Amino acid sequence: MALGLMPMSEEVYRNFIAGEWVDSAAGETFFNLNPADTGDVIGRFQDSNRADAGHAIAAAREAAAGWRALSAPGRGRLLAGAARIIERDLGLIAQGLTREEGKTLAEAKAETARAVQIFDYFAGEGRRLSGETTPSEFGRTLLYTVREPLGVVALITPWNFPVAIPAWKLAPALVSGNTVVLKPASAAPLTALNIVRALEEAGLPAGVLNFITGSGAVVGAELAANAAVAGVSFTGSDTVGSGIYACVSGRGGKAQCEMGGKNPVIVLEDADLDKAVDLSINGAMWSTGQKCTATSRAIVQQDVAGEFTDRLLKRVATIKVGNGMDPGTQVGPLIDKSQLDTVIGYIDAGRQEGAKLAAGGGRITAAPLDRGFFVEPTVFVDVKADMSIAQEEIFGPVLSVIAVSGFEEAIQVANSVRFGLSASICTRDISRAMEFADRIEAGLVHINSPTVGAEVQVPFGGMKASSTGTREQGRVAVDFYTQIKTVYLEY
Ligand code: UN1
Repeated sequence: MALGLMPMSEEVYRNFIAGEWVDSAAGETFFNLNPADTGDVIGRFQDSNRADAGHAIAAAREAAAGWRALSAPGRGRLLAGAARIIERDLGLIAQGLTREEGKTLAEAKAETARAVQIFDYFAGEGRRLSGETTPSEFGRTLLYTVREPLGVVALITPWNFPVAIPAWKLAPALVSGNTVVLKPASAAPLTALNIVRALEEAGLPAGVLNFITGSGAVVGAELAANAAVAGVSFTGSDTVGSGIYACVSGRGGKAQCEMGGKNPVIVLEDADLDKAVDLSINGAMWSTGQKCTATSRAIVQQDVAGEFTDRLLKRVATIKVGNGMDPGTQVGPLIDKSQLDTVIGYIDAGRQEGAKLAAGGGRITAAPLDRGFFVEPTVFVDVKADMSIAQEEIFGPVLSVIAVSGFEEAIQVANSVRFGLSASICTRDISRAMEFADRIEAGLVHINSPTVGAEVQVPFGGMKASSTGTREQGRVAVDFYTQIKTVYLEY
């Protein structure tokens, strides 16, 4: 966008390094725009370079010994303090989130509430960061393990969950005693900055958490390559994640990457069809389909495919697309022009490959939505399992209905993709449901519940190309952020 169109007084947000809010070394900035109305400028953020990343890493190194020396319950208390601040500011944080990311205010509030839960949960982990004691082969020997932090970790977070994902990486990283460099996605950095402010206000010592904004290709690359960074946790695209994994593990660092999904809902003939429609809409359309857990394939048993599709299309026709700040809105915009082009590109590919467009299919150009990146909720029917719309992650409100002969074919189609994040089945048959849980290649399995959603107290992550490294969330989250030391004590 031309600079001339920008209001002159927009807010400038800074990096947070060694406890100070600072400009980037080169003084460059980039704009953060509202995807529902690109005339609404949220502000300018630092377009940091590799030197800025180096400063942030150095600050984190400097703070490492002091932070590690604080007791784990003490670190937990700080997280609990941050949770109270986020709770207090929930309304403002959520408004900023909707303004920069586009999801509805109700979704933004729920996501911010989730961040509160995450900080509270991991605050408690400060009192549970346990190792084990085991019997020794030898007499008069105490044999036990302790968890130690990795040192400096880098967290690279996506725009689609701008508060929950920074929270679910920050909280276990910090309670485990690591110091952190956080780099949020450039499309939605304000929300992450608000979380950093909450942790600052809660009294986190200088240098324990450093925040820098800028391009993934520059700042992200330095965080992945720098030998002082012991671990990198990344959530985002498949392509970027694979590159980060290769770079970090290639130099002996630890990498955890959460990437794409192509998540199915299987609908068997005995399913409660209204429920099946409900959870398909929830999974495919809410948050504009921009979740790695989004439902993008409805794999439906032939006998009920017609009835399921009729009910689905009736519901899709009622979906209200608009600015997420408007109370009636159910689906907001896509994040930016490039995402809009990608989604429209897949819709065109689906048409060309012979799938039948049953709803939506285009950008919404009626004013005032022409000021943002709005696309119609889209449904394809007569989709074949090998079409690109049934194989590749679209990251938009596009659902493909694939008819299958029965349970066996449903499982085979469900597993016929590279990804394995989340999968759901709708059935009343407990044996089928349990067989699905056994045979589906997915890290998250849902029975009569949508593919989306993640409770903090259980592990989150996928199989196949969806994830590398150990799981996030739940007690196992600290496995990534700690290393185990085994101690033999002879007395
Ligand atoms: C959810 O489904 O609520 O980036 C969580 C993502 C996932 C988080 C999904 N890592 O979409």
